[in-house]
Amino acid sequence: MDYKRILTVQDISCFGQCSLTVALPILSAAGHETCILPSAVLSTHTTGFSGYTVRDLTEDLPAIAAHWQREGIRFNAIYTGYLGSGEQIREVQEIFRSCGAEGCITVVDPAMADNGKLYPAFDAAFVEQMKPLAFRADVILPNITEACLLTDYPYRERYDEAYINGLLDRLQAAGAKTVVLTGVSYNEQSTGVLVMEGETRRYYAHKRFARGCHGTGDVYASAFVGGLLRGKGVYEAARIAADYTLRCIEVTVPDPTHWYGVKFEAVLPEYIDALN
Ligand code: PXL
Repeated sequence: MDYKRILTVQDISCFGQCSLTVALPILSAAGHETCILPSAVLSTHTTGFSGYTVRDLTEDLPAIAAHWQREGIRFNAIYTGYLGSGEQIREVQEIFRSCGAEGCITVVDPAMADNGKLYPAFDAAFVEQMKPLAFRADVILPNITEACLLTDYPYRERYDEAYINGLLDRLQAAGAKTVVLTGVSYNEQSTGVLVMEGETRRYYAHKRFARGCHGTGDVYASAFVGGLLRGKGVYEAARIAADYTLRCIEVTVPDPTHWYGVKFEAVLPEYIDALN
């Protein structure tokens, strides 16, 4: 098996099973050397908790990247998740330029919104700053809300294939190369991912749960990157990540006290089996 070195840039939410506390174990389970660049440290994530603490680490990013450059440290892939500010987004673009090994794959999860709404910490200016990062990445993994924000496309709760195709057209016109659009659901029973690679569009559908779970976007993106770097094609990596995320939800929903994240640890062996 190829041993790949991945850098993932996102926050540490100390409690809440998202961002780095999810990405690091999942990418490690996929068999990759996983390096982290924490964009901020929060006591919890920002959805459903109040009074959380935030320490922004924007100032530290250039010095860390400069040290890596002096040491000749380079990455086979750079995967970004939740970023705290426009300045951080600009820094990450610099890191894409300076820290990628030859053939480095860049994956951007423009983690900023869901269910038609921006996360509490963000505003319209942040969306504008996310656009150049998203459209220069090799692969983006937006949900429908994020894809709409990135393309100024009207968000709808209910939609059909023509609406989704229009959204993909807009992403493509804006420069997106490969898109894994998550949470695409045409009926109550199923949901899935729409994978666009150049001119090819393929839909993978699976069972839908009535209850959504926080943090599944991060679980999904991490599992996708883990599979892609294991040499799976984009569609195959998207399918494996979808199956794994579904299992994470399945083992979490019976426990109503576990509202803040998913019990992704319990089913990691199934993800590893799927990769093998
Ligand atoms: O799961 C995305 C995410 C990551 N990090 C922080 C968040 C969120 C979503 O709310 O608040 C800090």
